[in-house]
Amino acid sequence: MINYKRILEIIENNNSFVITTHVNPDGDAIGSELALAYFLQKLNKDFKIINHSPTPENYTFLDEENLINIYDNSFDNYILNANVIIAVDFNTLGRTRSMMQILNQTKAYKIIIDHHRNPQNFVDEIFTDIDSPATAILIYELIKTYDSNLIDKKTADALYAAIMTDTGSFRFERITPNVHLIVADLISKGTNPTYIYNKIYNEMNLEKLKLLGISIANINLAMDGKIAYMVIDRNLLMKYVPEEEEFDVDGFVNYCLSLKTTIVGMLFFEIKNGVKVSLRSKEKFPVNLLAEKFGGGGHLNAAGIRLENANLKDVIPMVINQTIQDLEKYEREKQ
Ligand SMILES: [Mn+2]
Repeated sequence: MINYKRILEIIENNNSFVITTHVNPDGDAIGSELALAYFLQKLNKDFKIINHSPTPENYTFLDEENLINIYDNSFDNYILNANVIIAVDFNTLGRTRSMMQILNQTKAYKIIIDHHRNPQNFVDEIFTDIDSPATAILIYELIKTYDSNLIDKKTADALYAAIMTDTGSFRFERITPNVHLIVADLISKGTNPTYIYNKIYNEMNLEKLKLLGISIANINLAMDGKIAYMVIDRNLLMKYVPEEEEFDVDGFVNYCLSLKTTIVGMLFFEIKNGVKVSLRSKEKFPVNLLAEKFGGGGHLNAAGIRLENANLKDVIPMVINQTIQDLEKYEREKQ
């Protein structure tokens, strides 16, 4: 159980805040940051949201006031002089990439608000709930603990977008009646679920949709279809989206789970100097533990690995072999 009163105490007793999140932010990261920022705004606090990565195009509509900044050295002074750093939706310093050094240097009080497993101890206080399906749920509870009237429409939109995306539109594990009650409350504050869904998922460009189609057409199976995986190498990516350095294909991996036989779905994505692997699972197969074996992490049913200076040729068999071992063990223990 998170001590929301304690977080409120930290907020009320301080004046300047930096809100930040992980590299390649998802909907939960962006929505949680914005909802928290709108809350600080109402308390007349001084704050800046500063991220390593730009906001993915489909989430920019949530940031109407352009509150999200992309880190460069000009923010160093603000970060060094801020009272509090609030890290949302991540729990290891490395995930802040270019901001790592300055976050290490600042004497600001640092807290984590998050729902991932195994937090790294780079902060003063950690507020985490691994049973929560989204960090945004914690932000919602935090604001509600203070005054539920402060959840206005733009805050509700940000929270709704975050919860919707982190729960696979309310279908992943960890969905409880309470999550739906929260979502009901957000809708009653004016959030339009159809609008939010369409803004986030139905504004794909043709190139991305075609890349998804090719990825599905080329899906591979292992272990009698219990493992399904997609591979996107640089050549394939460049053919469809040549202008993107690190294209957002995270949602693609979910299609691997559409197969009846699949327990583990994977996407191997070649990045500029390495390989990113997205992992998804059904049942109670812990892809976070699988990811940890390669320095990654995440949740029971959704996790990721990022291997620098690696290539697809080595990474694919290495990860598949480990998955087969883990799955065999999982199935033995299940019986
Ligand atoms: Mn999250």
